[in-house]
Amino acid sequence: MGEFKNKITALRKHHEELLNRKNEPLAWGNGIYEKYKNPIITAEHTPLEWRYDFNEQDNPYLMQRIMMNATLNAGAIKWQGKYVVVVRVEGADRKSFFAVAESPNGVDNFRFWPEPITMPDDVVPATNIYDMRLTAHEDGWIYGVFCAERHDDTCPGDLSAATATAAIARTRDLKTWERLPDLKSKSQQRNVVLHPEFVNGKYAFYTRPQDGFIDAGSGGGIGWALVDDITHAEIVDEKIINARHYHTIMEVKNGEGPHPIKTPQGWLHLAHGVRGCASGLRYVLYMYMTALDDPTRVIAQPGGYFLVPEGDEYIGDVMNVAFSNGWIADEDGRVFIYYASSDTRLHVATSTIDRLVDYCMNTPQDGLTTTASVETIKRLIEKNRSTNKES
Ligand code: M1P
Repeated sequence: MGEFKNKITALRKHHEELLNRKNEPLAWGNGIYEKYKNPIITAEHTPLEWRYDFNEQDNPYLMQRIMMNATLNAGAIKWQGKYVVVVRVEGADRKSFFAVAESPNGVDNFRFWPEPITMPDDVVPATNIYDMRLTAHEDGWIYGVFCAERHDDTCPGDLSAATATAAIARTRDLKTWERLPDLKSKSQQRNVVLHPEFVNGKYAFYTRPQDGFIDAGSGGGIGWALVDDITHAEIVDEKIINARHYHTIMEVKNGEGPHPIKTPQGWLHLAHGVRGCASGLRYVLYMYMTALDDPTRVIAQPGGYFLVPEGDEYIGDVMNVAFSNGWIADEDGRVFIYYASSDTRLHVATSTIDRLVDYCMNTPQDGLTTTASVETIKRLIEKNRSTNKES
């Protein structure tokens, strides 16, 4: 009996040390944002009560009865003074679910709320749900838009055939969720995001039409659609506002990250781009800006990537992936970018609105050829020669 209790005490101590671990920014970044030494949430951060049976008779070896595999792609919101993330937690059984974790400062000391979210099902229950984008909409609700995955029953013999649909739920307290009907769309949809304001009196969605569960196919990029009634949301017209291009970081597919941040200069967007290479798909983050009077009109598009997996971040369940669907713009202008590495763990990078707008407005665009890239570099060298002469 004593030995079992001692084991629990040691386990709880170890867990508390992990939860209380202080994080610190890494030196010598790119000047655009700071990455941090430790991931902010890993599978080890999940509450012990979710994993262990603490009854000695039933679990004499103090084994994990339910193992957690990963904590990734989290929606984010500042909520009652706390930095709150709705994390995609994936169990050892490959099922993802949503769970809320909060931190007093946005960079460390994240703690899960005691229970995962109980998300009501739509009429046709999903097999798996993941990647929630949170939007505090001007209608007063907090919406969660996420991917609902179901087996594609048109391919009965193929156990990997699946469909992706945008699911919609809303809440006022992040605890009780009202599920609305899934977004109706001609194509499959993933990475769908609700814009925070009405546009022409309608709800506005960033979409990502795709031909199949994995392949974007003819779905040309990040789309935009207006919807009259969010309680029966249906895409009637959809237009591509941020297209893919050959030989760029988003050649294969792209997708909106969290909803854009409103700034005096325009809407700041964070997105992911995907390209193929010999080792598989490479997922990186990029940014763009759209006009305040027309959120579909791109006004700045820095070339290349904004953030990529580095060091240990390369390694995980799905290698070479940086993915973000949550960020928080604080009242003082700081921005907390929550990104996952390799579909395994959650990190934070911090910046400011001013730096991100500067990055978007003043980073050269992708000229789409080697010749154009070299010309861009030479223009900078020439500029620096003149600056050096002047000083
Ligand atoms: O495995 C990388 C990512 O793949 C998907 O993103 P996309 O739809 O753009 O291909 C998502 O399943 C995402 O969760 C995952 O991180």
